[in-house]
Amino acid sequence: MTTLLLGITAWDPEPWRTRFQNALPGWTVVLDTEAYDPAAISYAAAWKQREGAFSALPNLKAIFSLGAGVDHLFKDKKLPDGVPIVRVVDPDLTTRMSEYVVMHCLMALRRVRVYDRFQRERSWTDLRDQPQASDIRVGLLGTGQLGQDAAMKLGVMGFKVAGWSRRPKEIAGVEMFHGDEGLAAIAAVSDILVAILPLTPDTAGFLNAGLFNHMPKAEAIGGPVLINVGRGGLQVEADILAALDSGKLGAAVLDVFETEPLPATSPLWLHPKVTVTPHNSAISSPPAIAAYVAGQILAAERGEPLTNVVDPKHGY
Ligand code: NDP
Ligand code: OXD
Repeated sequence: MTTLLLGITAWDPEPWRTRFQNALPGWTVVLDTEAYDPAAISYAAAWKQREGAFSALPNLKAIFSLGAGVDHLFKDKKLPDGVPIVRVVDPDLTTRMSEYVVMHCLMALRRVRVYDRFQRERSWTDLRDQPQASDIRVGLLGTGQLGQDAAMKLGVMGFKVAGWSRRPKEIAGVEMFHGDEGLAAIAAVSDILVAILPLTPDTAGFLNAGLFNHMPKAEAIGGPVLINVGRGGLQVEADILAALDSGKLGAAVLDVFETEPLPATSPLWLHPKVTVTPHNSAISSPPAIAAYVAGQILAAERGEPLTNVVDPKHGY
């Protein structure tokens, strides 16, 4: 039984099939849209699989998310019980995410959006006010694999970094907050607030007006900045738009959305204070991530334990 089943929508599955085929010589790799023997499937790998794609596989040993997040798996009401779910933890993905977060924090610090506008207006305007990174506080909502790497790299650039987690934890050089009671407290010390955490029943919709009201004025960067690279379900887009229009938020950088792809009718697209990217702050690159998943499969076949198994109770 050496068949890997791929349940992939939203991405082209063929590069994944090719990479898995190369990384698992002698194995059969099938797409869930093709004919296969359910009893032959020992592992499945998924990105937004079709509902029920893995529901009738009697010999399934593990399901791999092809991303760091697993909310797409848990959305499937027919996901089999008791099969371990493994997520991506890989330096390739982590590095991409930190590049995005550090870049957008630096862009906010150096007022790139404002200077872009000056350029288009042919205006030789120098704001003169140029805070240093050490004047700016970045709050990371989520200090897991991705948040910790971003924290370290933001620290190297000189930013003052704070972090928030579900459980109490300590990270050198980072002012830590945790739990529901820590959320308003970290918002209050964040000129730039970065959401880099999973979508779970506890985190849904928590980027809302109530939270933005706790943020400081952040005048040095033209108002507080929200960056969401976690999941669109974390944010209330109507509240973000209202906060941008009232000046409560100075800018928003959004990589993820309540509905993806972002509908053409969304006011976020053309809002002058919003940066939209198409859920690609940290892509899952087939060469790196197929190698990671195949490595885990081969290790499991040798009798070694799976790593980065998620806790279904907490949803991440
Ligand atoms: P981890 O599981 O390593 O870290 C999750 C972090 O979120 C932890 O610090 C955890 O706290 C915290 N957290 C979870 N629930 C809560 C809560 N209720 N209250 C406070 N903190 C909470 O995940 P990763 O860092 O690897 O990835 C984070 C998320 O980033 C992914 O789940 C995914 O949604 C998103 N992502 C987005 C990508 C994109 O391209 N836009 C690419 C990759 C990932 P604790 O430390 O206590 O467990
Ligand atoms: C992920 C993502 O979870 O790309 O890895 O969103």
